[in-house]
Amino acid sequence: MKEIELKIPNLGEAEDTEIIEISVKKGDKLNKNDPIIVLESEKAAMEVPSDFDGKIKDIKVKEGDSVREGTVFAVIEVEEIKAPEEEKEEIKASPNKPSRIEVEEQTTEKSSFDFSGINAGPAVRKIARELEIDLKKIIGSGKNKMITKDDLKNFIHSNSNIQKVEYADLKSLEVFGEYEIENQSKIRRAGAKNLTQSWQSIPHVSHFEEADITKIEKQRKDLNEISAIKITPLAYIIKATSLALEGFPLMNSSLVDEGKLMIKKYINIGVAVNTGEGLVVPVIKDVNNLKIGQIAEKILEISIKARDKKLMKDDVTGSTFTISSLGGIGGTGFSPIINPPEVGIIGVSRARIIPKIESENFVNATILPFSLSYDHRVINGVDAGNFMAFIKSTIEKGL
Ligand code: CAO
Repeated sequence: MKEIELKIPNLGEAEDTEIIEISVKKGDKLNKNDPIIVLESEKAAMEVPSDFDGKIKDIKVKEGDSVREGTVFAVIEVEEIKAPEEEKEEIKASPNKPSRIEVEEQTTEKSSFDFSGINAGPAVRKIARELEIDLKKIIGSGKNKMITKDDLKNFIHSNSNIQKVEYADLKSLEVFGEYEIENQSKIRRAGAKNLTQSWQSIPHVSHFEEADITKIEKQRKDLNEISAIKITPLAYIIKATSLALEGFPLMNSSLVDEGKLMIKKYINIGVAVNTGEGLVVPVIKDVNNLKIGQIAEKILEISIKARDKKLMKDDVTGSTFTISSLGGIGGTGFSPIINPPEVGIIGVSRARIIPKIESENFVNATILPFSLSYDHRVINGVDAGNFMAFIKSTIEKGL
């Protein structure tokens, strides 16, 4: 074992520099090139790595100390000195050699972010580069607003999308009785993953509305007398929604980055279809150019394809908004989960006939409950209310 004093190397133009970070403590085991301290001059921050494998015996400086070339900053205990003679020669000949002092501003390592002008040590920059974190988004708590490792850790924790997925504890449940384990289909598993991600990452709000569909129900029944295919209330809701999307482009958008909204100029509506294997969402393209009968045809076509597992990639991609209808089943309202990267989804429940007062008389009215779940980062309550009121009045006027 041999003890070696570690000295501040040649710092190039900088004479006095400040120690802004001590990356090790007494007793730490180090490998060659592990960072020991971080210095900061007026021009750059630089990391001083270890030239040896060994153990830190003593640290002679503290954060904030001003040091210059030759200052002993630590003592390391080594078994064997590995620095080859020729490397030492090279260092002497070229005192600014970056392998010895890593000058961050000169690094050529690829990064998707520009860290120039950022006050952060090399260790923080290195981690940020590796994890593709934009340091400009972090407010440093250190001296001169320097971003410390703790600032970076806090940022990573508060921005992490990786959240724990909850599963029941099999062991604690199996004591209560007999059971069997069933494997979920691929479609259900994919759906579960997407729904969890959407629910965990998008702030959902649901808005509930009702429309009097008495008028369109009469029209629908008349149409069904002559139509080769069955027209359901869903075709009308899809049509009314496409008109609303034309008038409320915010609803036909995707949040593509912080503060950046992609407003789509086309209207493709995804329709949730229940298959024996789970839920799929085929897409009806350019809905706003289709008539009610054509939309009904499309609903039939995609439902058959979905149930026969014949959907191709093009059939299930490119939707700008989604509608999920449980109207054929029942229910008075539900809050569907947004289908990312969209910002809204409509849930349709079952219409029912109820007495309604019209000109001081009771009349029978067919009332359709429907709801909207929206991404509150993009849509506010007023937008949602207006959007839903538009759909309601469009349906009530008749299409
Ligand atoms: N109110 C009253 N009746 C309705 C209705 C409504 N909102 N919507 C449909 N109906 C009626 C239809 O007119 C039809 O009546 P008849 O049998 O008398 O002709 C019946 O209910 C069945 O309709 P349908 O469900 O076959 O047709 P659709 O166009 O309404 O829906 C489809 C098509 C593919 C969307 C539907 O079959 C389906 O798969 N729905 C499930 C969607 C789903 O699972 N969503 C998930 C919710 S959250 O996970």
